[in-house]
Amino acid sequence: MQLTKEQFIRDFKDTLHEEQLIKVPAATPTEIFATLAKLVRKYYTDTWIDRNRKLSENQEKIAYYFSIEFLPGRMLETNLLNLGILDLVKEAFADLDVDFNAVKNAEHDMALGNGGLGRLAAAFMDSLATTGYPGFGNGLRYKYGLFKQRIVDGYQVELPDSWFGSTGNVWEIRKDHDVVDVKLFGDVQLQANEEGRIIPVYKNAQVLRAVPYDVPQIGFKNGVINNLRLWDVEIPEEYELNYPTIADRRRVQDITATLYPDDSSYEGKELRLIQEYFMTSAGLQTIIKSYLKLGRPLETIYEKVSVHINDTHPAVAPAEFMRLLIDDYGLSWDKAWEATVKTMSYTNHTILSEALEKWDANLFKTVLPRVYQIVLEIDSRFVAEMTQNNVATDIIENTRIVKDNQIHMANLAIIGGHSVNGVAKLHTELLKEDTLRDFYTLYPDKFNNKTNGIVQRRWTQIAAPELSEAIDATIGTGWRRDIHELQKLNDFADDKAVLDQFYQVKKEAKAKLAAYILETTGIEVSTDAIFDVQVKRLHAYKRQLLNVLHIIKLYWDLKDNPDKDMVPRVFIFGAKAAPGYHFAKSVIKLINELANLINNDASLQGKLKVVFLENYNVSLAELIIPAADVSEQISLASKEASGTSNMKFMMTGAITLATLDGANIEIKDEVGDDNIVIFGMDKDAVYHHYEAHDYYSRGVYENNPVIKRVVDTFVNGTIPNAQSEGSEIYESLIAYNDEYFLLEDFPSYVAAQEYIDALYRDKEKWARMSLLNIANSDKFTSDDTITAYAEEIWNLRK
Ligand code: 26W
Repeated sequence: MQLTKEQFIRDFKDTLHEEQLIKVPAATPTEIFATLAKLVRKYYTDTWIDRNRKLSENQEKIAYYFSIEFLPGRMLETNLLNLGILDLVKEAFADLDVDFNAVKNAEHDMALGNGGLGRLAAAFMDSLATTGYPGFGNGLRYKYGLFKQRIVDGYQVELPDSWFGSTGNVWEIRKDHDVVDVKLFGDVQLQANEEGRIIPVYKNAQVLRAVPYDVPQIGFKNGVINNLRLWDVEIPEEYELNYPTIADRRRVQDITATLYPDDSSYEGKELRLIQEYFMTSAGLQTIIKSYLKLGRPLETIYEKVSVHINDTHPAVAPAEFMRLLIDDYGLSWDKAWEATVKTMSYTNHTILSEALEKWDANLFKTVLPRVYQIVLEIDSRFVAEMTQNNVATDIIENTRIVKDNQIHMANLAIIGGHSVNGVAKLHTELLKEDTLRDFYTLYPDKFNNKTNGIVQRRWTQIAAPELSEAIDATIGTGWRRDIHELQKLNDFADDKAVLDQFYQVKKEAKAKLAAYILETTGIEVSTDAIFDVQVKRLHAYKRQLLNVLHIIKLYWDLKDNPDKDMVPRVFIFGAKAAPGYHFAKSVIKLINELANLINNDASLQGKLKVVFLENYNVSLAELIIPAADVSEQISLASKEASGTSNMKFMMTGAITLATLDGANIEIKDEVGDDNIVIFGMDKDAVYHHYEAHDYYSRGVYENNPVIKRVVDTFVNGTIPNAQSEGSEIYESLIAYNDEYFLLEDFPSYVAAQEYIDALYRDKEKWARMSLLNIANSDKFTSDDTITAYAEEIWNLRK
């Protein structure tokens, strides 16, 4: 956009004056943030309105990305960057003597997601706008997003995250003219109306009002603004008599109060089903309404609309769409079904069966009586069709939607849509040959892969400004618009001056993180040490515990031999555990107590440090990731669908230490075997153990004295204040046969870590590897991932 610094300063002072009745020197960072946001909104409003007008004038096809999670983090800096005024604002603030960083930090993270799934959804919103495709988000406006994590006495404590703060969500706009009603509970009877058409009659249904709040998604310097629509719930005035007490009202508000904090196992809770249905129904209702404004027939809605089901949480969509088309708009079953299948598509994000949603049929029927009838009908027609096609009965049983008194949501999403995709090559292969094998035999053409990606702008230009400048100095600034230009860095792999510059940049990022660590934890760490980082949700399959086993080994090595020749290491963790996930919380407690032991043991001479940073979120990731030397991606092969932080680490020059899992495999393909450190069993070796049932962790433990010593450390009193956690962990490894094969992979992990130690001593070699990682990270831009979705699944035009 066209704006001079002088004009901006005038606008800013005026707005501050009007809004806060104060002048710049007196304003707090929060006041300045709110004012700046207000002004930025004014700058882009016309573009936003224009975009919506043009889309409907040109009857453009729109894809709607339905997701129960969106995890954008902070929006100010990315909005400024994408509008093309970030540098200008920074300069203006410098002139005004305003600390831009303080202002930026005044914004609360928009943390409406658990982890990878939600962050990916937010990345896709950014990339849709940046590539220019009409793609809109549809989700929930949680008053408190994911919980805020505090560590007290080493334990995780969960607090509500009041992210609205004193400013509210400065980016959103309430859209009263788009409210719709959503019906729950009650009884439904089918009756013929005057025209003889069968229609449902609802009795005693609860009617709730869905109110949309739109959050703009600004494309990178292209004048495109898409929309992320988040729904809130309200009690319609005409029904207020039904909610006489505060408690009644609170029960309604609960629907959009919090995000379920479990991203590892599914719980069949009524409130969660209501959340899922509420956002799905509200979204689909407004989509149909705005489509009909184009004056086109409903049966071909798929020509102008795609609905994407992000994991199973919005998987009620095919049934709800059928309900709307048939009950509300009078389409025949067959026409409605054709439209539904052509409109819907689905992404699977995990092969862990405990995370696949299945609803108890009675609960489903109680909450959604009419949708339940439709699900039964879809199911019985599916079974009839398959039987007619002579599909084997066991395949039909494995793929049908309703069985064992449960509604299988993934099955509904697959049958009710035209596309199923996994999120990395290996993951998609596993879906085809294992998790969704029977579906693959029925519908081979529905299956496709879309390897995840990341918004490179946030992880380089915003999170790593010094690195970005070093890249500019080496290959020019073209990469800021076209990330594939990063490949030019390959030509500088042997340029000592360039390598040295990048090495220094990493050091600076480490110094920033070291300062944060000191300030928040009191732990002093040296930037000469290897910063070895594992940040992600805490889950057994991600194997933070394998990392811990290695730390304990180093601890004993140093206790035995204080002069052990090793490059000093700082192990950095960040992880939230689901509040009900006992084992994960025990691992957090253990890491913290181990950190206390190690960090306070002077005999280790500072060669080993362990840091657990509380409340890992997108903003903290922006500080941590560019400062990492080593990126720990050590999940048991086959378990991590893709991973996306692995891509962010690569792009900012960390060396990946990984198993052949998820997108790690594709990272290795890009960067080459010499520039990544791989260890452990591959997926075939893991599956071989599953088939042969031949893994016996106690045997491994008893026969390997190093492993025995490390594992015994959990129960022999070495680590104070963690007795019960220590024995729980010990039992998981020995009595419960080490479900994720930590002990089996331990020796190769240790060897890989020793290799890292050796590599790091050769500063030039390390810097070269780091540079080559950055140079070849362009493959993982979510701009390309979303282009593949747009072209191959949704069939959109730019
Ligand atoms: C029902 C509870 C629940 C909630 C969320 C179960 C499962 C989930 C998600 C599927 C968990 C998730 O975030 N999966 C991650 O998705 C990322 C984006 O595709 C991948 O990169 C990660 O590997 C995958 O774990």
